[in-house]
Amino acid sequence: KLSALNKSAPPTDAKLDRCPDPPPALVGPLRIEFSDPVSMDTIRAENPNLREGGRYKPKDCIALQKVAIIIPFRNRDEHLKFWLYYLHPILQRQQLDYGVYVINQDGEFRFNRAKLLNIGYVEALKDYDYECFIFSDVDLIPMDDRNIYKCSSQPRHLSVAIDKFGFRLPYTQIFGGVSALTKEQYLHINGFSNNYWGWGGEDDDIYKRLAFKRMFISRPNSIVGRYRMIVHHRDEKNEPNPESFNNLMRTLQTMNKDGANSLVYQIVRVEKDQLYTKVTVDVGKPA
Ligand code: UDH
Repeated sequence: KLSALNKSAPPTDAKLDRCPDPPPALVGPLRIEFSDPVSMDTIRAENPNLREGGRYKPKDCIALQKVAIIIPFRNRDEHLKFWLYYLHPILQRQQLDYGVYVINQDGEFRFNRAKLLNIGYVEALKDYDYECFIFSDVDLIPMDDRNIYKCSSQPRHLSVAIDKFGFRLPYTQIFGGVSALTKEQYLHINGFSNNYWGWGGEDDDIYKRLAFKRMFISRPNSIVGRYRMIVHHRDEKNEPNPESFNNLMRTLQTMNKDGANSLVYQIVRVEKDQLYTKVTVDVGKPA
């Protein structure tokens, strides 16, 4: 009886091989469009292999990396649906062991993208031993599944050729949009600044942190790195931040005390959906 039970048990990881590199099921260029709305129920039905919290791992091989995808968020439900609709199938074809974390800023105060990313890092690690962190805006969809959502030996910028910018890199230091850091790379720069309130500058601050630590940016080429951005207007409470210029002048002096080691926030609620883990947080206000 016991041996019969054992036979029906799912194979343990120990018996599996590492997943092949590159993943065999990739298709290359993808058709991405935003004209027809999608429903959450459709997305759930199309992704039956997800586990609660937007988690997945391949069942026939051991994923090359454990990846947490962190999305800074407030009031962008329509964008999130498209993101989930397109990304979940891509990430599964990429054979990643991944989880999706939507970090939702509570309240009406000015948006703080970088602080939300720091919070995502901490909250994801409460769930699982993630080794790679992808930080993705909610409105950016890759147009090619060979753009693998995993980390490299150097910090990686994935959203290199966005339609909105004519499919070209706007400037070489750019690190916003979609980017990937290993746990070690993230900790080496003390995470991100918590002090950028409103739009702009926080991504250039991250770049400066990396450069000061003598890291460089790796990127896919501009064919594999193509993206569509969902067209939108500027959000309320995310006006351009007049302080970013001054903050950016001081990154070197402040980065060792402003970042992962100074992060303070309150969790308001945690919701686990089949498609994502949504953590709603009170990020506070400028000191
Ligand atoms: N975000 C939210 N809610 C907000 C603000 C920002 O979810 O209220 C998140 C979201 O993931 C977004 C990211 O933060 O993708 C970056 O913010 P953004 O989309 O405002 O930044 P972007 O540079 O656009 O993409 C700036 C305003 C564009 C105005 C265009 C007018 N033609």
